[in-house]
Amino acid sequence: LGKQPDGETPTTKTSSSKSHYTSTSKTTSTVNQENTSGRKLDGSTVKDKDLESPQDADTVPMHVVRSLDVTTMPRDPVAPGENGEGIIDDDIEKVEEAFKIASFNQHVSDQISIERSLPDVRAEGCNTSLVGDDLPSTSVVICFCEESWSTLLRTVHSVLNRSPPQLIKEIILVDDASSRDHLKKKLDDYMKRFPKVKIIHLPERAGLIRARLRGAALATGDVLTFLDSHVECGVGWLEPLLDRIRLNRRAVVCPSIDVIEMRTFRYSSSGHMTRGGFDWRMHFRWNTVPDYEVARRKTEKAPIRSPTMAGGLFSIHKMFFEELGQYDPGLEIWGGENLELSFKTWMCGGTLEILPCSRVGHIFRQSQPYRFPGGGLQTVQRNSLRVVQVWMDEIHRKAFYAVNPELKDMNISYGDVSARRQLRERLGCKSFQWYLDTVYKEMRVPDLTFQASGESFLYNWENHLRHEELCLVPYFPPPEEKRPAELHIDWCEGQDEKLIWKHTRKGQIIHVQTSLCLDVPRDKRRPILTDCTRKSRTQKWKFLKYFDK
Ligand code: LR7
Ligand code: MN
Repeated sequence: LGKQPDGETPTTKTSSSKSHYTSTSKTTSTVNQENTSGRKLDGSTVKDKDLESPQDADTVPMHVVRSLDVTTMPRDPVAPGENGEGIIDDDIEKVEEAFKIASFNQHVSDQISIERSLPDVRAEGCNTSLVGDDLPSTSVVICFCEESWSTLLRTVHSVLNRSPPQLIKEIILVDDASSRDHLKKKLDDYMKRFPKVKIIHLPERAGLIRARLRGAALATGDVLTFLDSHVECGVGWLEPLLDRIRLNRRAVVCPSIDVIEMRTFRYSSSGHMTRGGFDWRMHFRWNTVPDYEVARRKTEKAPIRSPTMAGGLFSIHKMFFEELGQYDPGLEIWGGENLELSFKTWMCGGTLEILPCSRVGHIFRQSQPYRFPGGGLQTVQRNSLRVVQVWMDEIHRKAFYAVNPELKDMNISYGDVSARRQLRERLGCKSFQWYLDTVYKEMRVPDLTFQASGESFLYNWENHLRHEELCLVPYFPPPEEKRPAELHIDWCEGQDEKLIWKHTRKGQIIHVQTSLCLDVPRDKRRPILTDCTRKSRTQKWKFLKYFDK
């Protein structure tokens, strides 16, 4: 389930932030490129006029995001981990133990100040950008299950230390029935000193989706800001998020998610060139920002329109969240909710953006410290199915099943989705195809018609042997190695003739361009390509399933 953003060279500028705001008078140069507010909606729970934005950028006073950051001058500048630096820990036993408990190096985390300083990795020009003087307030909702003490505290302190206090209505911690001791009375006692921090302990495991809904229900701020429980907010992280929503209450905005390396806790920038997508297995993907979006944006700091969000870190106007029907409460534990919210945001009148001026680091890990009561894979597949069934058009649903053929046989029950379909109807949302054509132009709907499927490859009517975006192609080792032709996998796109295989009635699979046959001779363990005239039994193949056109 782990996700990693495309690696990009981190930049480490030293912050020149001061711990106060500078108010400037009205000006026309703003961080915001457009104002897309004021679209009409029918039949929703929220009144149209409520979601229309009160002013445009030019009519309100603006101030510079020279944010409050009480940690740019660390109390002890040579303390471990300051300025986002990593720590190499040689105590292998302790580190292993830490990974077992936390799925990241908790041992290193415990050595780092819960108020450590971070490098300012914002895009060029962000620290002189302007935001409105009348930003909406926000409730920060952080749900957690079995989170480590130091990472949870660092999350909360980074919010308190690097957000203008008047913008934080409250911080709502939702404990999703954790069993670890420090998350009970010890946490309640610790947080008593911060009147803005509220804690709810759920008696039963709700999963992150319903836990967030519980937190959102208590929120009194204008905007909801969701965070994972192992993040560090950077200088000036909040103002750009709230400013976008001030201009357009149907804007859903994400900070740029930087990387806190799970072994060393080194903070590094993920750059300013990635956005969210997905593949047809319904897995979230980081993509490089495509040329058409680069061209539209003009500057490095401009918001990046993103087809999807990673899910954990974003701000949304409370009314827009309600209008969109919040999250599907039928989603369990983990997964799918990020795509659900992304699809409906775009399809039902909103926009989704990543802001290079707002930075929050997240600990990316490869496993989870909590259990999946219904099984990890099953839970995620079921969640994906619900989202697919509600938000995709028929043709895309087919595409989803085509790349997940095992799902057809598994007969997973995804429950009742009729209320969610009604919601889509009632909001008058656009089609999934509109969404792909408009915001995810580079996404291709795969060829849906297969003549046969095997254990790992699908044989389509274009005569490709295909596994998602990958295709089987022959590979010829250098002649001096005197080895027969082998098989390789390569991107399907742009290969043409090389991809074509003919499956004959007699069972041979012939590579048409070279007239060689797929074979696993007795003395070989891997398939190779041999002369078809051998007509040997080891050249006979059968797919698990054959389909009619
Ligand atoms: O049952 C649970 N109850 C919880 O309260 C399971 C999890 N949680 C909490 C957990 O403690 C954490 O704070 O929910 C939060 C997210 O869980 P993680 O950190 O184990 O998940 P993740 O970071 O691997 O997952 C990403 O995808 C999820 C899909 O459901 C959520 O949307 C997460 O919020 C999301 N995280 C991010 O987007 C951060 C950036 C990572 C990326 C890409
Ligand atoms: Mn996380």
